Amino acid sequence: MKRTTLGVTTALMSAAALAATGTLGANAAPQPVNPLLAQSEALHAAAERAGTISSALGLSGGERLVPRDVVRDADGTHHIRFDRTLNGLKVIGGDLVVAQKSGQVTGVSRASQAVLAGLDTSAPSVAAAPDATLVVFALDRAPVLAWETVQHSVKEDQTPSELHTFTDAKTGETLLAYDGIHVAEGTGQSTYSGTVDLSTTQSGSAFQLKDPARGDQAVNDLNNGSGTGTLFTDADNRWGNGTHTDKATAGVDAAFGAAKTWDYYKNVHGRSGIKNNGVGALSKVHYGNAYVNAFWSDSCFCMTYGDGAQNRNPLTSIDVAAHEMSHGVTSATAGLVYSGESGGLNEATSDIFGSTTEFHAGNASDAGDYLIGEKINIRGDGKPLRYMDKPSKDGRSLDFWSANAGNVDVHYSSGIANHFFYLLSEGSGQKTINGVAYDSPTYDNQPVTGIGRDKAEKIWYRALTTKFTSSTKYAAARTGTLAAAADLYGASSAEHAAVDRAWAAVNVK
Ligand SMILES: [Ca+2]
Ligand SMILES: [Ca+2]
Ligand SMILES: [Ca+2]
Ligand SMILES: [Zn+2]
Repeated sequence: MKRTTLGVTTALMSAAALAATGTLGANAAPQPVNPLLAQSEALHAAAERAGTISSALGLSGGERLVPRDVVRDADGTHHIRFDRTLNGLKVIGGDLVVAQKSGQVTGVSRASQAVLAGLDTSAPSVAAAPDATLVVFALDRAPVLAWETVQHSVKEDQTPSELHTFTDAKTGETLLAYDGIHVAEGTGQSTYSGTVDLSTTQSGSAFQLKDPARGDQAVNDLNNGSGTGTLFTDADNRWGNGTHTDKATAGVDAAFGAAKTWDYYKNVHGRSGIKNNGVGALSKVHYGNAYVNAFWSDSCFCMTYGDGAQNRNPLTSIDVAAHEMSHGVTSATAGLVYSGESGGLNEATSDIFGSTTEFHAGNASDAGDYLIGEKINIRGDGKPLRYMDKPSKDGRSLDFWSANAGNVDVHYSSGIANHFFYLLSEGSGQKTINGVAYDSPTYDNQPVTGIGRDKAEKIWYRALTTKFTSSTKYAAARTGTLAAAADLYGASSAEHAAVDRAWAAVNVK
């Protein structure tokens, strides 16, 4: 499995990894009841009782009850929610909730009082649309046979639509139409970005941390384990409390980071999702124990975040989210091989778009900057993981190209391109942006004048998606970005000249 991590130093990472494998399970307190297992057992038991309950309710022979949910009271009462079929056809309005205690039905709540016995379920006289399904329709009316059709489309604001229409199978009359996609507007208290709006999915009376406006990208809880985890759900669509004491808080950050990354690529580059196919990626939080890293995996098309030191500094800031998901974009485009100079360019692409996404998000609690990981205290000293104006400030990264660049860890050879991008955007020397002071040097001690981030990011994206390949190294990155600048602004443009100058300032000629 190919994984691209954020790249904290090996020593720090291996300590965390050891902690994760060494103590998970070994420390385990008394096994809690697995709620998912308990629920599946309750549903299984309900299915076995369905026939008896059906008889107790006086349902006809062609009717079947299919359990969908079970709520258990402390006094032993089970509230079993059933859907119903008649002669194998789904009954719209056939659902009911049965309260059962000690094997006795103590109450029933029905969507419809209609009697289905004797309804003719054969030979509808109105022809169906090609993909229509025959159902029994008993919602707020006497039961009839009906066709259900589902029409998928996308609305103006990118929200998908799943229009269900029920048509009387005898008369052709429309009985009901509704949209199966429910965009709910939730709010969340995040770790790093303050109170944020979240687009979520309503499912029954609960909400899911799944964004129907952005390719259904969802956030799962790994509960300090691994695997797929479980989708975050919430009763009132207000998520998290801003600290690690509520497990949903890291989920809020991950959902917000994924949304801001989606919006950045969509609004700035016209790209619809990581693969440009409108499909959202899964994010998973609470991986392992005190795991101080985050990673993207192409094979699961998903993001995984650790909880950081003491499980209190989740790796879920906007720039880290965008950094990791940008590895997916690189993988879907240039495919820069993750070693040597191409690996440095791969890492730099993630830092560049991590930074530009953070600027684009315009979040007051995490303002845009040319720092990576300034929010997550990844080294425990409160300092950022990486600096783009002068990469060597981290003690390891390269400010300038040299013949040895291809032998340096990709998280440090990325410094050359990060520095290029900073110089191209902002220029050399001292500058304060959003309260952060920068001082960017040049290899030849000659000044560079920036062309602005808005142009620099477009040049890098165009080079990534139309010029770079798996084998691109620094010299080819220079010619690729020059070609991109020529495409966008003209071969004799100031922007083209600025690209040339910024590469020279990092010793790529
Ligand atoms: Ca809540
Ligand atoms: Ca920031
Ligand atoms: Ca940042
Ligand atoms: Zn990375």
